[in-house]
Parts: sequence; structure tokens; C-alpha cells
Amino acid sequence: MLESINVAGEWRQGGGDHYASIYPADGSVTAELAQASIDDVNEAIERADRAVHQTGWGSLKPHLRAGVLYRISQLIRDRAEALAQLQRRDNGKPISETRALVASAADTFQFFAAACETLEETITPSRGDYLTMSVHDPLGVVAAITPWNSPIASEAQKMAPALAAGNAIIVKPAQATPLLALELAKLCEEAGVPRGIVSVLPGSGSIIGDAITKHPLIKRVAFTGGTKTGRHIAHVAADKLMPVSLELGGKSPTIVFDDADLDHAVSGVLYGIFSSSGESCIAGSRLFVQRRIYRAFMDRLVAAAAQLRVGDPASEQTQMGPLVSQAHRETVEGYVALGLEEGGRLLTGGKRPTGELFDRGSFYTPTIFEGLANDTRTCQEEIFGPVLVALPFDDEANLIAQANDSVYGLASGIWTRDYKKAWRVGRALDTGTVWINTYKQFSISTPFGGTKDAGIGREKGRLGILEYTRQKSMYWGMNEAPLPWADVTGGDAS
Ligand code: TAP
Repeated sequence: MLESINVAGEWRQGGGDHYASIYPADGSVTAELAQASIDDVNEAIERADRAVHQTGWGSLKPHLRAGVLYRISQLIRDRAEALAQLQRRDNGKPISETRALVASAADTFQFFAAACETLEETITPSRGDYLTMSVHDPLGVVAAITPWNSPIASEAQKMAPALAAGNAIIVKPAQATPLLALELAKLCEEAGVPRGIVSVLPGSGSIIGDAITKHPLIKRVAFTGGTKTGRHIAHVAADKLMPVSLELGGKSPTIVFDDADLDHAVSGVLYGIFSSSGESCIAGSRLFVQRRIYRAFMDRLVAAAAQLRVGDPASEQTQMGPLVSQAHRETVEGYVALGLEEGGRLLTGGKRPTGELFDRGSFYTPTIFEGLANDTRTCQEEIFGPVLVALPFDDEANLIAQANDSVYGLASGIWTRDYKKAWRVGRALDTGTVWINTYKQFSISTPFGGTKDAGIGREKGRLGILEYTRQKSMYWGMNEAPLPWADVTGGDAS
């Protein structure tokens, strides 16, 4: 049976092509759906625009809107296991990771419910006989376009603040992973979000995503995905004078100084690159190790990498599941071949594991290269897979120059016991996030985003809700007398 999509609250089969969501661990079909058509896009957006006004969602008192978001959060928690299992099938991540992503989605709705309920509008210092206020209105209809690597968490990060601010939202999930966004739409409906306020339109990015972005009633796009797509969306946004947030790619440096706690560093570096099979924008994919400890550290790292448990995503023990698709595995393999061509030496990995389960899914082994210069393509381009490049460094100045020598600036990691050095280097790194003696930890209350080609704008954080509003200034005249401009006495000055 074909899964329905959600066109402004109406569950029906889309007018577009049929598409199957494939379980990457064994190639079986999880669900099939008829995707959205351009007509579905136009209908969803036009109905959403009417719904913002007709349902009163945009003008609902904040504590009442917050109540709906709290209920969404609770429904996600109530259905957590089913959602985590569905997400495992949708993109093949290990169950331990998909459980964490579901929990993060619930936390995100809870957080933005609180942000909505407690958001203050301000009376600003007045400079005359008037009262001045700064207030925030919803934008109207906004769009979320999300990638396949962390569905539900990516979608929640956009849907929660957009809904909290009183907007309607059109969600375009990645074609490879449409199912979690559709589940979220069901929970929104159950929690009391009025009909028409949420639509989920699975379909191809270049057709459906593009049509959503260009639609004149879409007032903002929140995008997570590749830099090339982000740049295209930025061009469309420039033509429309539309705000966007772009969370894009990364090639994040992780730095191990010779005074680091090496147990922590080995574990943190491996987690940084190999969790999520490296399919993570923040993967710590460029490793810089101080030369004095380089060989000893690499020996420990490689030995530990070879022990990582690659396997069935349904198993609690699995640390690395398959890559999202056979096609993506081939892309990763292409990069490994490139690394060898560029003179890299493989310290571990670089192959498909073999065996019954492995032969059916798109698995790949944790892979570590050395011997490559930082300016090679292997060190500069985002691979989005379980491939780490390791480089030795001698001094701090050279390290910072190399670490910042990247078109990306999403995240970085520093391993050292010297807090002054960590501060100095952390401030010098041109990245949106710096982790010190930890990696890939996340808090919804802390803003997130990149610099350079890693994107513009920030998501998360208490003020993230304001990104989905239009600031407005209001002046209230308090003069006892008319403004001293026109003669209102009719010339009778007596
Ligand atoms: P993209 O190809 O950019 O796809 C992301 C989303 O954009 C998908 O839903 C895609 O639809 C859609 N899309 C494609 N072309 C479009 C267009 N012309 N107009 C509007 N939408 C369009 O990226 P991906 O390969 O799925 O994801 C991997 C990339 O995302 C990596 O570069 C990674 O670093 C980045 N990423 C970044 C972050 C953050 S927070 N910075 C987080 C996760 C991932 P389709 O499904 O049809 O492709």
C-alpha cells in the first residue's frame, strides 16, 4: 500500500512519482509512497497561507500555542521506540543513535514551547513624547528542507521554532528518508495543530524543493544540506529578498596536542568521525596530531578503529551501520581511490566488509588515511562517510593556519590539558562550534551553525524562535498637545 503524504492537513497520495524507502542494511523496501507534485506544492502553500489567518494559529496566545508544542513533545516521547525503529529502517543508523535523535526531537519541541511561552516583547528606551515597543509577528508560511542523515532531529529543529512563532510550515524531507517527517505531521495533528498549518511534501529536491523555495508565499526557507544546494537556495532567496538559514557541509579539524589525555582523545576522535558512519556534517574528518606523539597516538587510534563494531543497525551493540545507499557508498569509495591516487597510505579500512548481512547492505569499514597534504582534495572535500585523514603538526601557528585552510567552518575539536591553549586556539579557529576535550555533544539551548561555506544563520538557542518572526516597531504617542507641525487652531491664535 502506498503511504500518504500531507497536503495542508489532507492525507492523500501525492500526484508525483512513486518512490520506495529502502532499508540500507539489506535493501528491503520499508514503504512506498506517491510523492508530491507541483500542484500539491501550490495547493499546500496556498491553503497554509489561508490557514495561518483563518485558524487563528498566528494570533493564538503564546501559552496556548506552547501547550500544543508541549503535547507534540510528549507524543514523541510516548511513541519514541516506534519512531526510533522507523528511523533505523529509513536511513540505516544504529538503533542507539536513532533513539537519541528521537529524544532530541522531543527536547526540541519542549524547548521551543518554553521559548514561545516566555518570549518577551520589549518597551525600548523612548527619546520623545512617545512609548516605543519592539514586537514580533509570524512570517506566514515558511519552509523546511532537510537532508537524509538525521531526519526527525533536523525536522524538529525547524518545525518547532517555526510553529512556536505562529507560522505555517511546509516540510520537504530528503527523498531517501521521507517517513519521519510524515510521522511528525501526524503527531502535530494529534496534538492540536490546526489543519493546514503543517504540510509534508516528499519529492525530488530539484523539482519539489525548488518549487517550494521559489513560491512567492514562502517567506523563509530553513535549509540543511549540501553547500551547492544551499548556494542555489541563497540565489533564489536573494531574488525574493527572503531570509534563509543554511546549515551546510563541513570538513572539521580535530586537534590532539601532546599534553592531551590520550584515552579521552582516542575515544573522542573515533566518535567524532565514525559515529553515524561519518554521515554527519560535523564529523571530525581532518585529524591534526602534534608530531611528538603522532606515531604512538596513531597506533592506538588505528587499533581501536579496527575494533569498532560495524553491523546490524537493529543490534544494541552496533556502533556503525550501513551507509545510506549503495550509490553513496560508491561515492565514498571514489574518495578512497582518490586518496590513494593522491599519495595517501591506508592505515585501516578502505573496503566493504564481507559476510551474509554485509553482502546485502551498503556497509563500509572505518577508514584512516595518512601521508596526505592538507591541500589535497581528500583533505579538503567533504566525503560524508567513515573516512579520516590524519596529519602531523609541529607548532600552534602552523596548526591554526592548516586547520583554518578549508572552505568550510562548521566545527572543530581540541584535545589538551592546557586550558589557556584551548582558549587561544579555540578563539582562533574559524568554525561555528568548538569542542574542547569532547566532540559532537549537543544542547538545544546553544546556537548552532557554520562559517564560510558551512552556511549562514544559526538554529537552536532560546532566541532561535526570533528567526521565524518579523520584528516590528510600534510608537505610541503620549503628547498632551498635537505635534508642533501644522497650525491646528485654524489661524485663530487667540
Ligand atoms: P542535498 O543534496 O543538498 O539535499 C538536502 C535537501 O535539499 C534534500 O531534501 C534535497 O532533496 C533538497 N534539494 C536538493 N536540491 C534542491 C533544490 N534545488 N532546491 C531545494 N531543495 C533541494 O544534501 P544531501 O546530500 O541530502 O545531504 C548531505 C549534505 O548535507 C552534506 O553536505 C552535509 O554536510 C549536509 N548536512 C549539513 C548539516 C548541517 S546542520 N550543517 C546537517 C546534515 C547534513 P533530495 O532528497 O531530492 O536530494
